[in-house]
Amino acid sequence: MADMKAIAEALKSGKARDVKAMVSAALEEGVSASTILNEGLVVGMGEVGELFKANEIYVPEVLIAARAMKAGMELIKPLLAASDVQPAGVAAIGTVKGDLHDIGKNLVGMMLEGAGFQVIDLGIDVGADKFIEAIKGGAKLIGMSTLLTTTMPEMKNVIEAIKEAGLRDQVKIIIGGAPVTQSFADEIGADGYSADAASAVDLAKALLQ
Ligand code: B1M
Repeated sequence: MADMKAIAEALKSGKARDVKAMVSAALEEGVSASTILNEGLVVGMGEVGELFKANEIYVPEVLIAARAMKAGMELIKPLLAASDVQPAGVAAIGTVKGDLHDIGKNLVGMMLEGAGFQVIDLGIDVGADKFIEAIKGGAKLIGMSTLLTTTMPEMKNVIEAIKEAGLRDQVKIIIGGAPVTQSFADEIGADGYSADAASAVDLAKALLQ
């Protein structure tokens, strides 16, 4: 019988092939895509997030686990779309204009996906216009990342542009990246800051509740 715990465990260990095989077998047994997502993949990725936060595992292990998550997601994504399962929320994430670093941003995206969010990855060097377009397209959460002190002011510019477009009350905005702090988030009017990808998920969930 399909074992959701085993899927979570294989994901935690980054065994993409095993995850794929187990998800496939579970689907054949008639387990629903949402059960596999919520009781298998999301549980596994949640545990990965906790271990990462506690410094018990590091970036490479998270990336390998995320790859395993993706292998499972590929099989169930079309079924989720067909069954109209509501995502935890729609999040648009990007590294701000002038900044090309994307490893942290990608981790945040993977973790959000792992928690059941629909993630629109706007990429790197993202200006205010693209974030605004994403809000108009239905994003309820904007996540901005930057690694450079020189591009931190761009986060403020994006928030100001969102305000000017009259969209500020339709969206929650979170920021992160090595030079960013909670006091900077407060100063520029973001809804929150998190120091790592796993906490970004907790924050996103809390803000969209
Ligand atoms: Co660059 N770089 N880099 N770099 N680079 C740094 C950031 C730097 C600190 C290195 C240094 O000098 N010690 C320095 C910035 C100094 C400063 O501004 N104070 C720097 C510099 C100067 C530069 C260039 C200007 C170098 C040059 O060309 N002269 C140039 C800039 C190019 C540009 O962006 N316009 C540059 C280029 C590059 C590479 C292309 C070579 C490469 C990037 C590859 C890539 O991203 N695809 C690179 C790298 C790899 C680094 C370091 C070594 C590592 C960054 C990283 O990926 N960390 C970095 C030094 C360092 O940090 N030790 C450095 C791992 C990643 C998982 O962590 O991104 O912090 P991080 O993400 C964390 C958290 O911050 C948080 O969660 C993640 C994990 O839990 N988080 C969020 C991140 N985003 C979040 C968003 C959230 C919430 C949490 O909500 C939305």
